[in-house]
Amino acid sequence: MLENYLMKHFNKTIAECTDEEIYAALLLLTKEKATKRVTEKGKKKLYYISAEFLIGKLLSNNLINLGIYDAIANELAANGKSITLIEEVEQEPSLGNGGLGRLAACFLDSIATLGLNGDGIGLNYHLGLFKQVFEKNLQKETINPWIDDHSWLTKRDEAYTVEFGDFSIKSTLYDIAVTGYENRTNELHLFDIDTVDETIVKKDSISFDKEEIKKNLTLFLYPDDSDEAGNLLRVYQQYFMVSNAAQFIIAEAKKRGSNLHDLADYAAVQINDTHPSMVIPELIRLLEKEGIKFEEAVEIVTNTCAYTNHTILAEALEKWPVKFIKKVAPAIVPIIEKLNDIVVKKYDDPAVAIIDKDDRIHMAHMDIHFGHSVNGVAYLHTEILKNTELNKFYKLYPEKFNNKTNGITFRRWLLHCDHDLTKYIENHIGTGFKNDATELEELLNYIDDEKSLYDLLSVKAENKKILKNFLKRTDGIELNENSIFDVQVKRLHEYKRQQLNCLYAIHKYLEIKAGKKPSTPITMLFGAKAAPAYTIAKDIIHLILCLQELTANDPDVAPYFRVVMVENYNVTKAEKVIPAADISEQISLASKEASGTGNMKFMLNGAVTVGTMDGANVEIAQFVGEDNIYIFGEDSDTVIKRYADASYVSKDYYKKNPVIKEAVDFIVGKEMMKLGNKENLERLYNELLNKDWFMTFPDVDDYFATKERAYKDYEDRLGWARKMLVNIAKAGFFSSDRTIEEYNRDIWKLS
Ligand code: 26Q
Repeated sequence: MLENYLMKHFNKTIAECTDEEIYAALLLLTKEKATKRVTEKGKKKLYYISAEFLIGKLLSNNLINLGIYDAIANELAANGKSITLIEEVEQEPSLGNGGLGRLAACFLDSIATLGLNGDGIGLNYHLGLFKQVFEKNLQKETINPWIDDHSWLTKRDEAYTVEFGDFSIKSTLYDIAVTGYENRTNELHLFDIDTVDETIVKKDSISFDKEEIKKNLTLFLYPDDSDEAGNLLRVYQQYFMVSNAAQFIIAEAKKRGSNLHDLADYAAVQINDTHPSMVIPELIRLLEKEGIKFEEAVEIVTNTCAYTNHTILAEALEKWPVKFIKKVAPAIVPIIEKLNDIVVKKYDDPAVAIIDKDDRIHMAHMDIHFGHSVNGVAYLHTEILKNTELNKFYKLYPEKFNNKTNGITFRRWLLHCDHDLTKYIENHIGTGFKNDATELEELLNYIDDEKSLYDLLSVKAENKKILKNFLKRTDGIELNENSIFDVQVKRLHEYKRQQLNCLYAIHKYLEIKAGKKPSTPITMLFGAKAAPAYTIAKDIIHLILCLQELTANDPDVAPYFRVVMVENYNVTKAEKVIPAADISEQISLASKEASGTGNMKFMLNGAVTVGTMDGANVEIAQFVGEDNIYIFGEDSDTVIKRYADASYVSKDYYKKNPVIKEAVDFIVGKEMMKLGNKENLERLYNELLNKDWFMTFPDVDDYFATKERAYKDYEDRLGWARKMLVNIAKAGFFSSDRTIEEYNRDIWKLS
């Protein structure tokens, strides 16, 4: 197939082509095939608006979804080429940051796979999220240009004008095809402007003139917001995104026959966290322009829009000063004020108003009042929203609140990233699980079959070797493939508690120095980016990197225990790390992680979770049962109470518990000071000792003991393999196909 294509277009055989040329040809071939599957069936269409789409590389995934991966891989191999090396030619799109963006990407895959009429809408950030490099054990940020001649972007003719307060600008639209697994192709629409200028970014940094909106609007995802100009830029980005989205949605709805009074029968808008919330007043504005009265426009938009909450951290809930919106998008200010009037007249509680006494607009409040659905992303998260964080709103609108436990696409997180495990599953239960993930449960028939269990261990061992070779090449890291791979990869945030894992690493290091060697060597693997202005998060990275250096260079310790941190953790690295993991660290402070989706990816790839009763861990624990997961730590009720009565004093734990004291003191001890910076290490030490806002100390004893138990259980290889098998078998619920079916059944109602 490929050879014919190459001959026709380039007059070359496979063997004559470079990997770059083959990649370019596969890109064209895939785009052609994907386009043939674009269908506009169905009257109603979903628009999933999101500031992030963390889609990962697309070549292999598209080949799988188009059903031609094996054929192409075999044809390449027969001609002396490797699909793996050709995949490396592709740049990973830098359009996302973490869980929320990756969820959006998984959802697009499932929407297309289920044959639903639904597209994504976002921004085409030229430099996206920064690239992380490590220098002197510190995180440095550099630019991450990802758009080259061979990108998946296709320029479209559609163009809209977006009117800001001080100027107006013409948008351009780029599309990326979203191929469903053996089904239709949808689109990811990314809006952009022609005047963006990458040269305004200062060399070797991510700093630039924040006031030159025409040059910087679509440069970065989450530009630095530590000053007013940075905040304004974010508002410009958000309004640009939703104004384009609203114009696009209305134009498409009209084309499909809507008279706009019936817009809700033609369009469903899902607002992914509050970044796209201004789509509500913007749609109202446009409907009024089309001659629809305000009251009716409000009703139409309410019936069209639905909001997903992804966080319970108060500081992440967006509140924009009215004066910012007045500057950026003055046309929607009177609309927001009228919406606020409606709320204030109806309910005399200032806590549920849209505009507060300090003249700040609470984006989530607008979404809840003027959307028809509010959903959390895991059972526990939704319960906390209903009973605590958003309780006042829940009392007003109980019918709007619903849970949609997150999911992941098995095409990328199993079929694409773990070929050997996929084959293993096929050999045992056939291929039905690819369309119905719950069929994975049939694997439980092999729970006592020793050969199957040993084969599963071999798959894991092979994946560990693949990761070892990969990290040697990309990061210059030497892994011991015979060690336990204990992995924590996710954005760096204090609530995710990488610092708790570090305290364990210090404890283990000291234990080994004191002569107590682990019977199986341990590798603690980290991967995490910290937001550039998040000081303590960067201090934690500093600590991890110092521990990496310490353990690597100490001959008493290195053979038994290593701390390792991969640089610039992204989807491509996740695809290698996750299949190789033995232990999945999901140790957020109970009540703080809305769901987590990494936890699901690890489970599906046969890693066993060490985790708190938080987010979707709660549901994972229910599915696999207590023998197949390591749960530790205080539960969410206890934590919520502790915050409420402000009773937690970290220093008390430090004084009482010598294990805690020893590990915490080590951070500023002489070994660390030799490797790291006094300033960073002391700041982190003081933070833990005097604040420890995310309550690591109360969980230390249980966490350390639980990890020891997991390491010990690992030695019983057959027993461990059983745990692995149960985790894989029970992962079916966490397919994003299931999640999307629920969204569609309860919220979107597409046919
Ligand atoms: C808010 C205000 C100002 C500036 C930035 C932000 C901001 C930016 C990004 C707030 C939130 C985010 C991203 C949140 C996120 O990724 N949340 C994760 O969403 C996942 C998918 O639902 C969940 O699994 C994770 O638990 C949740 O942390």
